[in-house]
Amino acid sequence: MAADQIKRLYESMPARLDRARKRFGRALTLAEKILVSHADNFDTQEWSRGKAQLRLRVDRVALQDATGQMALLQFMQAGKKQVAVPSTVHCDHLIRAQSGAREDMERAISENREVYNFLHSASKKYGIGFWKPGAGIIHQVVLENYAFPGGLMIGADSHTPNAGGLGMAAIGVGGADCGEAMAGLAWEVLDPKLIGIRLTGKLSGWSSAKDIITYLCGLLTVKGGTNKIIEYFGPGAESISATGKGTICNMGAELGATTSLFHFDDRMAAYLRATDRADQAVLAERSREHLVADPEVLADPKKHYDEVVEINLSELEPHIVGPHSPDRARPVSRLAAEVKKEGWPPAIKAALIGSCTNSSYEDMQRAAHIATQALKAGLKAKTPFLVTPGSERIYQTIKRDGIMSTFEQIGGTVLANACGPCIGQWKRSDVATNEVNTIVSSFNRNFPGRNDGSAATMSFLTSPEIVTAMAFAGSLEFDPVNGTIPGPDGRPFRFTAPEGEELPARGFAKGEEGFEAPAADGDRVEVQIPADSERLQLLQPFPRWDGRDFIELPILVKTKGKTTTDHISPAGTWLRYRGHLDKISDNMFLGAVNAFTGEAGKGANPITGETGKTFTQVARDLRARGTSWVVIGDENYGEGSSREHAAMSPRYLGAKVVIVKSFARIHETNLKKQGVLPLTFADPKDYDRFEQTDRVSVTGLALLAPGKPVDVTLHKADGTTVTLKCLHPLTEEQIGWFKAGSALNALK
Ligand code: MIC
Ligand code: SF4
Repeated sequence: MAADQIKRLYESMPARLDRARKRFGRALTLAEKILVSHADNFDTQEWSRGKAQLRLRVDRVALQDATGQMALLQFMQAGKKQVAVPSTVHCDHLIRAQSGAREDMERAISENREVYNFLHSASKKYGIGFWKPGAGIIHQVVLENYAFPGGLMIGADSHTPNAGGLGMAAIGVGGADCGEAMAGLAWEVLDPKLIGIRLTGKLSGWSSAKDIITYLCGLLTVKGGTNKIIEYFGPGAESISATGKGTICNMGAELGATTSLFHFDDRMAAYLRATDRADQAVLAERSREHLVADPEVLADPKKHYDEVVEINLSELEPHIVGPHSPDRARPVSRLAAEVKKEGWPPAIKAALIGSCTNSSYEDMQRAAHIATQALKAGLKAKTPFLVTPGSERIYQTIKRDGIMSTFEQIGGTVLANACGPCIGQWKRSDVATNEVNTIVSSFNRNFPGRNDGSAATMSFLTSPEIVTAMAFAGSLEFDPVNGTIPGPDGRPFRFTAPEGEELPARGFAKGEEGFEAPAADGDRVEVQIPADSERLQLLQPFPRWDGRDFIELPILVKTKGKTTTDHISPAGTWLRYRGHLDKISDNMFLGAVNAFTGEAGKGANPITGETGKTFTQVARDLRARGTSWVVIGDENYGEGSSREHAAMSPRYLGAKVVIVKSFARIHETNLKKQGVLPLTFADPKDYDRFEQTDRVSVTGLALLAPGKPVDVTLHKADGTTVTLKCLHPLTEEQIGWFKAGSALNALK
């Protein structure tokens, strides 16, 4: 985003903020300042945390190659000539990690040619900046080029909040939201509640930014941030680099937070300067007072935030989370005892650093500092060590500064600047599928099956420096801070705390950055979708609601426990079909645990009684019979990724209603947008009443109104019925989406 656009925003802020202070009758937090200054219409807008639906104007939209395909296909249905807001596409998710950067890149370019051609041609045509495969991971590239203090952006990826490291409110959403914002519509979100995190003390020694967020994951849990913005401030914030702040905000997605952000400070200004944006640093410095919370807020946080958490960084120990959920947290020092107690395999089979969460120059230097100590002592890494640089800029800089050669000397493999093993794009040959094994990484997610497609892999997440030290012990039971490992001479070797510079002393090295600007005349460009493609399929509008209640629908699946979008629509090899709704729907619910049988991915056909079929097979059979169905789910249903395939596939194969204990924010919106009715039990215990042979009716739909409960009746096999109250989160406008069959239909 050009500096003049930022300048205009900053110039508009003082007057808008004053109006807001008057109207709210109090001082403003930073999150509020950003929301208020991006309101579509401040005066007509209702403001009420946790209640009002905000209509906002975003500064920017970012897409990646996996979710971006659907986003663009939906944008194309709007019939616009150009995007209405600055937008970019980043090719990062589809590159499979197998044998190292160069070969992996070549393979990806040939394997994904038709998808890249589609994204490239659509970007060229519609005025979207295109970042080629190899240029880097979306969030790192956005941080380096586009994020700025006080801005508001949305991205079709749940870790978009990474940009909060530069004080931007950056929010992960589904592709439909992005398509609409690109088409010029205001973007809507529930007015979030605010969590204030007050940081005191100072990070030092082994403790790093990652530990703040892994600690918070344990404290707040994976749903603790739902529909909330997490705002960090306090004297301790100054001890964290801008990229470290980015790590914290990035992984706020694991708390389900709408977004996370830090107040503007000198570390952010330094990062803007180091990434060739001195002009933006100056603008932000001049507007500093608008890019932090008001002094009254800092003086009395409890009055201004809905919740406040204090963390003394001087006392924070390094943390590690896992397996299988990012909120299973403990200090590294307590892991060994738990490993023994739980009987987890202590041997680490792979150690991975990098990803969009933790691949800053500082991260790489601190990891290399650990590796260098070990090399000097004559130690060798005991496990394969894989490094994913976040961007070409990072890659070139660590190459120039000898960091990469350190990693290579310990036997590490440097992978492409892409998501790779973080998203299941990892061709592993060292363990058999379904072999229980342990891995450690500096990534942000560790759901079962996430990294290598095997639910038996136990994935632990921690800082890059801890991962690196553990690679030399090869064991989860090693505590790098307090423990020792045998040196080559048999004498105990102890690491000293990692050190690293926040920014490269010689500046960032420049490589082939891989950016391509859109065509001057987009009209002449044709979007490339081969007619016979098995990877891309133009979308057909979903049918409108027929005006009738849902009567006696079978239950396709009742899920038990964690049902993330990785359970509903797994990634890994399925990423291949992200642009082809019919094909990708074959993965529907493959990871979901069937509450009736305990088995994952399979269930009984409610009509024929046939068992052992995948949910897709059953759903396709029901659809062929003209029968729609419902989904019953547990807590925080749809947690994780922003991928709207987890809503589109069910919609496409016949889901009418999803009834759960609670939803994760992005997925709930995705269901609404695609015309599926999202309901929650008024009494969560009602979840237990649903049996495999029940039929479910949802009635009174013609009178659906905001805030009005809905009647759900269970027809039991013995002929009895039970009627329950369920709640829906739809606004008047969203009821319109439901009736139209989708938000997109409602638009047309
Ligand atoms: C993720 O980290 O889960 C992903 C893969 O980046 C997703 C997007 C996707 O599924 O393509 C996300 O976070 O939204
Ligand atoms: Fe890519 Fe992983 Fe980051 Fe998602 S979390 S954007 S898959 S690196």
